[in-house]
Order: sequence, then structure tokens, then C-alpha cells
Amino acid sequence: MRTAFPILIAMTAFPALGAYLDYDEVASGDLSSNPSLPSLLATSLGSNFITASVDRRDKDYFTLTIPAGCFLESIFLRQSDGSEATFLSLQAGSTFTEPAESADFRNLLGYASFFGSDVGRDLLPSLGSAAEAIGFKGPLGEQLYTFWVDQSSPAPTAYKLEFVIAEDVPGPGSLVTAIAATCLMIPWSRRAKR
Ligand SMILES: [Ca+2]
Repeated sequence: MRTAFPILIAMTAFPALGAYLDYDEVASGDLSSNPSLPSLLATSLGSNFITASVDRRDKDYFTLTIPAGCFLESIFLRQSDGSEATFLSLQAGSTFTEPAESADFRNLLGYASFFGSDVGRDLLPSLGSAAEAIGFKGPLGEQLYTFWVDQSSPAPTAYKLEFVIAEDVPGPGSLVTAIAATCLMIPWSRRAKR
């Protein structure tokens, strides 16, 4: 236990001032096209970016790990240059279980389509309210989410997404408190230093 506080204080010494995850396919390689083995990417508090492209033959699958006690608060579309809609979907967990050719929307946590005109919009509410999908409201608190990005056009469509990770806890409760121990200890440690 004695080592926990220095580690937590070290983590909190650098609050969300910028992009902690900044994955760009140009520099880091194409994201996985295998739903059973998505690219595994760790996020941090604040803004996390993925810049990539898809086309009819190139689907993107990636899993985001959310820091313990934190929440996926928003998914802002920052770039989209395709002439057709790009499809975005997610499931909780470390793989995507639905086949692209015959996905059962009832097994998706959510899905949405976006165009260039949606740049600047938070896609999370649309994902959560998609017809037939499991759905959700508000921030997402699981530790792992796997995303599927798809496009029917043969021409590549570039997209950039900003995933905002927040430390806010939506409400009191022992389970939430236990899960959120890391983030809850941040204000405690700051108070202790004053
Ligand atoms: Ca790609």
C-alpha cells in the first residue's frame, strides 16, 4: 500500500493537457482488419486521437483500454473526407464478435454513420441511441471497448476521431467507488498536499 500513493501522485502530476494516444496510420501502420484480433490501444485522461482510413476492402478494428475509474465521455469527429457515409460501431470487450457481412445490430452496443458534414460533432449520443442496438446513455465506464469502422466505397476515406476520457464519476455507490479508486484518489492526494 505504501507504494500506491507515490505512483498515483506521479500519474496526477500530468493532468489532461493534450493527446495521450495519437495513433496515425501513416506513421504507425494500418489498424487491424481482424475483428478477433483488433489493434489494442491504451488511452489516458483527456483527448486521445485516432487518424486512419478505410475503404471497401480495408476495415478497421481497434480496442481502446479506458483507465481504471475513468469514463469515455465523448467521441468527436475531427476529420472525414469521404463521399459516402462511414460506419462506426462498438462493442464492450476486447474483440468484435459480429461479422461485417451479416452483423446482428442487436449484439452491438451502438452504431452510427458519419459524413464530412458531421465534423465537430460528438458521435457518442448517436451511438447510444441506435435502433435495435443494446444502447447506452451518458459516459461509458467499462475498461475495454472494441470499435469497427467500415466504408462501402472503393476509394479510401480518411477519418479522425477524438476520444475524450474523463475522471468524473456519475454518482455515488460502493461499486463505482471501488472501480474508480484510481481517479477518486487524485483529488484526495491534491488536498493532502495543500
Ligand atoms: Ca485502415
